Amino acid sequence: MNFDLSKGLEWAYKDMLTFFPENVSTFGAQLDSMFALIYWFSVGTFFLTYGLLVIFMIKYRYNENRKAYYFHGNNLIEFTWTLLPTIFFVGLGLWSDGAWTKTKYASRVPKPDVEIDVMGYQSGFGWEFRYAGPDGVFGNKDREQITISNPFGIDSNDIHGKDDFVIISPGGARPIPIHLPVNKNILVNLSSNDVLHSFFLPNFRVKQDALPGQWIKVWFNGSKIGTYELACAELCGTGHYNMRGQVFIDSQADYDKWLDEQYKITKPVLEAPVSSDTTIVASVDTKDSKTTKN
Ligand SMILES: [Cu+2]
Repeated sequence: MNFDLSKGLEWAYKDMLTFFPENVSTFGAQLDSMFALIYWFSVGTFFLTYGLLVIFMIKYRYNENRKAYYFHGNNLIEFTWTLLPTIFFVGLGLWSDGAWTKTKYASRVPKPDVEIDVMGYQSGFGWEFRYAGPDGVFGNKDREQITISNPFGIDSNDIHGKDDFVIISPGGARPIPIHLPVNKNILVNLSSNDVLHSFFLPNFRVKQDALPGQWIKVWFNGSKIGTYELACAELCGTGHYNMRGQVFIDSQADYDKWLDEQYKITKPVLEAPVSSDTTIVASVDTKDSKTTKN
């Protein structure tokens, strides 16, 4: 579609939908204007239909002297109230298609400047973030190598995985913040350790369910330096509320500095001693072999 409705609707969400969290995402305005259109259309329809309902209730209330009027419908009116919503919803579908493909299609994800793996977990309720380390390249994943200290199953046989490190943020009142650079395409490979979670960054207009056993691509581009909220948007258990996290959007220089520090503090996953994890490996194996039998 050629006309740019989003420009015309900017006022509708900027000035009238003030409850929205600040938009700092490159595609946020497009989604917000879609929300505004649907929102105001719904508000209008609500007052129109309920207004008419109340008017008719009063106007045609019981009256002894009034006789009932019998008729067999009106084709023109029925045709109209079928056609108008059809046009509206098909139009809405076509109009929103661009935003949907841009934000949700895995094949349309722009070339990432930074890529991280994110996994929600229920045992303590929080998020695990995997960064690629100084080489900037992720090592392969091998599910046979998943342990508590290697939750992503970074493959010890892949040279690129040697410097990958993981930040575990258990949420709560003081979550461990993660950092990302400003004005860069961020690609998040999203999954879950256990049950359904949902990776929700309100300011970036990003919300995506995290499914155990599946990696889903999510992308965004943050346009403003600052501190933003991360939340879980899928009721995942008693500690769901605790899955609040923090995302810092930094300048490239600050981000590089932070990444360097984290790498030194956190230590690559594969450098951690593995002996204490043996039991976990065993239980994962049992689970896997059970699944295979089924
Ligand atoms: Cu959750």
